[in-house]
Amino acid sequence: MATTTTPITGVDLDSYWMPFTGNRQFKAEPRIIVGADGWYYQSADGRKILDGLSGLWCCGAGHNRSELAQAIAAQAQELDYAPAFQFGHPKAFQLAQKLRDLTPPGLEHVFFTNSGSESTETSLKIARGYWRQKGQPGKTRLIGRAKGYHGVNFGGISVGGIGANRKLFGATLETDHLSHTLLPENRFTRGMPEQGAALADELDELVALHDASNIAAVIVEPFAGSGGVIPPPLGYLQRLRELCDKHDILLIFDEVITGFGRCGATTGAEFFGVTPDIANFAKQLTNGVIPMGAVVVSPEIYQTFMATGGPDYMVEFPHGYTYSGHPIACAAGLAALEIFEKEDLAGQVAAKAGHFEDCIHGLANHPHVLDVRNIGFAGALTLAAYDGEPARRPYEVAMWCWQRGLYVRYGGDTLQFGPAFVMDNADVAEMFNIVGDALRAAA
Ligand code: PXG
Ligand code: PLP
Repeated sequence: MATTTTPITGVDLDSYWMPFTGNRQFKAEPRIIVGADGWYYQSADGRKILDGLSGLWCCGAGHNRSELAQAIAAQAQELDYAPAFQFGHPKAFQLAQKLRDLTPPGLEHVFFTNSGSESTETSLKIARGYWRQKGQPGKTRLIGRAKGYHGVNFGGISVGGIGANRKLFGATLETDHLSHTLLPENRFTRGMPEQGAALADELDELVALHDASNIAAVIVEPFAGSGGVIPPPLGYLQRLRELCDKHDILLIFDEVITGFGRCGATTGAEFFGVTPDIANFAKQLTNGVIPMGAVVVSPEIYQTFMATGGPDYMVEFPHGYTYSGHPIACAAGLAALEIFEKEDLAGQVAAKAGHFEDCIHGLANHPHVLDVRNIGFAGALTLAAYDGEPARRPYEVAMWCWQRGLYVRYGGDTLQFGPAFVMDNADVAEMFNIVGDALRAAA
């Protein structure tokens, strides 16, 4: 088998099967990142690269924060690992309390995971288990939304609405999906669009089809992230909340991207003014420095498990990961959320979101741009496709940007932007200048 080597690192590149990567293209033209500082990366060929996506939406406070490095080092010397099952350590309780405080009233009990994908699985199992313990075991069907992304495990791809992530893998869970809210009449809207709240009413139709007695939960992202930054239409999430209440269906918000600052408020729930029964987090929880996720649930859900768990030495929820509430992840989470509060990162986003919006919408008339969307410090451009090759142009533009010193995320027919919350206005403008040049170069 051919072995690709890079003069940069001197290692063979074939051993590593890279996730969500065009491995053949990458290994022909590697893009190696060797360092980071603030909102910049350093490439192996010594260039400073503007980080247009806070890593993968996870490093809002900027890279290489010394507070996080110190918290991790100290924890590794004090308590490296403690069993997650049947024993506890202080920082897991402290971090749970912090998450209770940061999430809206009504979200009070925290289950720890190690990623957004695990948060999805955990939340779906909580929803099904809740109804079974309430004496309604038929309520198992899960409703997602087209273009939704909930990670890559079997539950996540079942409720997810991105066909490319599901079609290789055969049978999935019993689900159905709401329509997405990316409407042609809303193209080039700044922030939340006017049209589309009525799409939430499709839940009534799904209830008519499946019956509420068979539906456990609806899961949506407050704004769809990976599907191409799709802000919810005005009133849409409120309507979904009302319909879930009407039909006795749990509402799950997947806040893996919206969690902790991205919208310009602490959570998407807070920003959009709608409280779900369950909220899923990951990414920004530790500023990306250590893998960690969390699922925060209502007292009604938690108390139902407690009340139906049998003798009090029995496990109420047979679920958990070896690394749930890992001490080092908890130390990182506490330190990251301390930075989040101290530096008012949500407030920083709220203050700079208008400038971000002006900059990204400045690209509306550039070649190939079919749509521009934004909310908080998140934005996307939809680009005109080559015939039969929707994913090619974003890839080409992103490669051009990488050569000019900007890391920009591309996926499907979009380019996506999610800078660090601390990025200054000048570099936000610079980021979109580079993209503008790239679009003209691609014309
Ligand atoms: N839910 C949501 C809403 C997400 O955005 C996950 C679950 C899964 O999290 P993990 O930690 O298992 O990856 C995500 C992750 C992108 C991009 O470019 C988005 C994600 C991951 C990587 C890239 O939009 N979202
Ligand atoms: N597979 C085997 C054989 C295991 O023993 C375990 C955990 O004990 C797992 C998978 C699950 O690993 P984790 O708890 O890290 O998700």
